[in-house]
Amino acid sequence: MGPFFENVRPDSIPVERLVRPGEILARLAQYGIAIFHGLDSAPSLVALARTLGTALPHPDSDAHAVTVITEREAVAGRAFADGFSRAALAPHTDRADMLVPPGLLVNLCVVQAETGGESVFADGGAIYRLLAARAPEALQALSQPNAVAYGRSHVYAGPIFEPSGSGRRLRIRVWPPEQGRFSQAAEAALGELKLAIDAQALTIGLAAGQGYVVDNHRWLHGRRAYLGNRVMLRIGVEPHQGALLTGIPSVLQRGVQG
Ligand SMILES: O=C(O)CCC(=O)C(=O)O
Repeated sequence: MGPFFENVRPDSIPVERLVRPGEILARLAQYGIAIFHGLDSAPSLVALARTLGTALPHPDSDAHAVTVITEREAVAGRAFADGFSRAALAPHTDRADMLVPPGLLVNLCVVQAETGGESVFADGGAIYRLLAARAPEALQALSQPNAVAYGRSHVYAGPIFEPSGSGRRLRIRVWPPEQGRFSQAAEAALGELKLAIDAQALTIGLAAGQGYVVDNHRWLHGRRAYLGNRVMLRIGVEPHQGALLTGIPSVLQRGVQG
């Protein structure tokens, strides 16, 4: 089977039929992303998350680790307040400041935007290969141990493409540039990184009841700006031990599809 999005125009990606947790895991293992529909509430999303792994609390989440992503006036002006606004979010990694960011994100649309609000994705494997082909010096700078430091309470300092596990996989870590402190060479490479991300960006318009599970160590995710009272629910998940390897597989670093 080829890559999930191969030969599919971004605007015509179908939201698949209802997929069961086993199928979601199989899709994650192969593609790093799975689109689903048929869930309608936070409890149903929590149940799905628990079949995939341990739901991880987030500073903005409730007691069940669910974060309600919608416009919230109270947090305007705070770092990352854009998440709780109607603004676009550039493709990024969730919690890139943590030693190990959540392996999976399970996101559900419960209220669709009136206009806009489409989900945007970019495959870290494709970004890596594009950089290797077009801008190898930029890739090298972004892969150095001193490339970036993110965060204040948690601080991750290391490469933007970070070797993980046995070292055969890579974890991508992308936050908005203003949230990072970069080496001079990595800072100079950010323009190429953005070009590569934009070249790989794919969009999916999700309706209420549709959602996605994404490998947060491999795929960047974001959204387009919107109008209306859009509501998304998000849970970060640590996959069950041995259930799934996250990150960019080595075959995708070499441009060979496996
Ligand atoms: O609103 C969305 O669709 C995604 C939100 C998001 O990417 C985030 O909060 O990190």
